[in-house]
Amino acid sequence: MKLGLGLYRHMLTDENFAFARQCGVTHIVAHLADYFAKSPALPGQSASGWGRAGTDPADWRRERLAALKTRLESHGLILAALENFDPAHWYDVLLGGPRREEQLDFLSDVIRDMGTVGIPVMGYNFSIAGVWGWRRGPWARGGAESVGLFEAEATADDPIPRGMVWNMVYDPDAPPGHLPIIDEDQLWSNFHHFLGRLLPVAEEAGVHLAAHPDDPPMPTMRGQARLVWQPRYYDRLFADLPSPANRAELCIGSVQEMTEGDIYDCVDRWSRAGRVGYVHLRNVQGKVPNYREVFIDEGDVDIPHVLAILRRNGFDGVLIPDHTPQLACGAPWHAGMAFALGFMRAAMMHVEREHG
Ligand SMILES: [Mn+2]
Repeated sequence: MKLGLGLYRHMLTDENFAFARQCGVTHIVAHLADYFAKSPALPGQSASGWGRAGTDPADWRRERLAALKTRLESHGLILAALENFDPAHWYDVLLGGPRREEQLDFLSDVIRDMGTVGIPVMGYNFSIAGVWGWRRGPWARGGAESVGLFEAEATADDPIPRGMVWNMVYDPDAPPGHLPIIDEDQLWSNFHHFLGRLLPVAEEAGVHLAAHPDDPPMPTMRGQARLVWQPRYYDRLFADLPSPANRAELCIGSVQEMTEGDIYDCVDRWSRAGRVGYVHLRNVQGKVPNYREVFIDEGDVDIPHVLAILRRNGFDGVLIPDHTPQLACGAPWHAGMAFALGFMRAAMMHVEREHG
């Protein structure tokens, strides 16, 4: 198992690469979409979203991907995955809109280029509403700032303005009004169309496509259906499209927040079946519709037990800390990550010693 760190686009800097190496990280998961341009602080809910989508398509093609990989390698780091498409590059893939085929052509080119450059995993979140409904507050140990979902105050039904998916504006000139509602059948149909086109490309390119579950895992959010909001929907996703390139961006926190199933059974079943692309590791107290994100060592999940199951089943991929509570100091994000990475490194060393 490999220790990784996810870095947002604006954080792909030499200083952060050095920080990662110093924490014992060997693998980087890079975000190229620009949703946290101002700071890596955890987002709360905001009607205006996270800003404007639309990074330069050339950033996603061979030359610049190879340049990023080379920069990481100069710091002794391996580029393990890209995480999340830019909403501007695939909104009609999600919505089943008129530009879908043209957008799928672009995504196919990106996957082919990732294969050529040697980036083995593309993580994605097939979601229209995206992350929504959280509130920031002092929810973790000692009042550390984190996010939570609280049923009594949720804005889960606020409709999505036209021109927005995944909390980002892809068309600032969209007419007033709201996105049409996409129900579960239509969402799965759009999803099948997406993976049906991309999986053969990914297989040929030697790239795995890794699906993140819904965060938060509610059946609908802002009126829009969700894809993977109970463990059985991951089972369906793998059964419907059995290609070995079809994987999970397995978010332990999001699966734990689901109301059905057992996190340890889930990790066992999916890792035994070779379905884990890479792992998001974080801890949580509670389940939807009421939970709080907490430090990696204080939640409902026994993280070392999760690692032991992955190890037993031969998982040899990358684990990254997911969002963490922010520590009270001058570098709240970095301190939160360093704490999670140190815990993970110790737990991984222990599990490897115990299980050989
Ligand atoms: Mn996650």
